[in-house]
Amino acid sequence: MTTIHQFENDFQDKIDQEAKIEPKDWMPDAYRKTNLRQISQHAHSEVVGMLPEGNWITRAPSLKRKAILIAKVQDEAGHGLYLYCAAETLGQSREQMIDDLLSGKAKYSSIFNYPTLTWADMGAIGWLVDGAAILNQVMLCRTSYGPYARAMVRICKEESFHQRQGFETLLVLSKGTAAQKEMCQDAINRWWWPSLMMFGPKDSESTNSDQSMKWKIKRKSNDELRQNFVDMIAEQIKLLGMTLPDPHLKWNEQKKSYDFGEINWEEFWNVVKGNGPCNKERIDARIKAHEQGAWVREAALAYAEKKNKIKTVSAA
Ligand code: FAQ
Repeated sequence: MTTIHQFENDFQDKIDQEAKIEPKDWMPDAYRKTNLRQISQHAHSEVVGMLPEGNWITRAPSLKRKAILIAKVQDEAGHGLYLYCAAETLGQSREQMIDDLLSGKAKYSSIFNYPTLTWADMGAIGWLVDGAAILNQVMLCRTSYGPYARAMVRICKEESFHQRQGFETLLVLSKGTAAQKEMCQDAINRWWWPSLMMFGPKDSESTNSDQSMKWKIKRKSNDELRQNFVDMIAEQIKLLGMTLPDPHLKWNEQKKSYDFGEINWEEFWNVVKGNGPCNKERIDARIKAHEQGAWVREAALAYAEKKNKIKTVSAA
């Protein structure tokens, strides 16, 4: 008789051999739970992440910028849908996941709890927030759970367009009037530290990392990805002629990467616990959208039931 221990060993062997785990494969309960947690939180982040940018669609400075922003926000809705589908393959319904978001039980990325005060914030989000998201998501294209890895491939292609449009938006502002330059620098100042927080707590404080690395759900640690991000942005900002708001940012020739200052972890945990500048506003907006969309869900269900009845009658 195969024991649970043997199942677990075979499972780990499979992971070590770089095979993908598929929905119907045997998996430890904790592997299922961790993936469900991470994928659904990721889906929630995409959907809540539409709100700060959606706020600027009516105020985009030209038709071209408005069309680009609408396309980007729509892409994020699509990312949320692929990810909810991937999470559903682990056995939880989308309704349950959404209930958990709306009740405050499920987390979503801390970054979307900051306000978007000026048009330059659209550039800073594209460049910094999507830039941080891509670094994390390129790694996730090789994650061990098949449906998550496959969803990530397409998402990454779209995210790299998002990052470029963000950089280009800031590039235009950085070459503009004194007021535009100031707006560009101000947005970078406000989004820099929250972007660094997107990678999660320090490795030493990260409760899930050890096991997630062993199961190859995560392939790089929070600190490793954060360092990659700092190294990338510290070079790209030179092209904008702007600065990052960190007096400790300095190239370290010995480690061939940038040193940088300490993140305000108190602020990070406050935002994660629901006390950031916009947490309440974001969840209220999602609850309102969910309530106002009830009739669409009811109509879709009624239509599906009607179609099923017709199928059953014609099969009889
Ligand atoms: N915010 O043990 P770890 C995007 C929580 S998508 C809130 O290190 P883990 C696209 C964490 O859940 C952005 N909570 O956790 C876009 C855990 O709590 P739990 C989202 C955070 O999972 C762009 C606890 O802290 N991307 O931006 C955060 O191993 C523009 C301990 O942490 C993803 O979700 C945080 N920043 O590593 C959309 C990528 N960090 O659940 C619109 C997938 C940590 O045990 C516009 N996720 N926590 O109660 C991941 O790669 C991982 O989940 C990490 C965290 C790296 C985020």
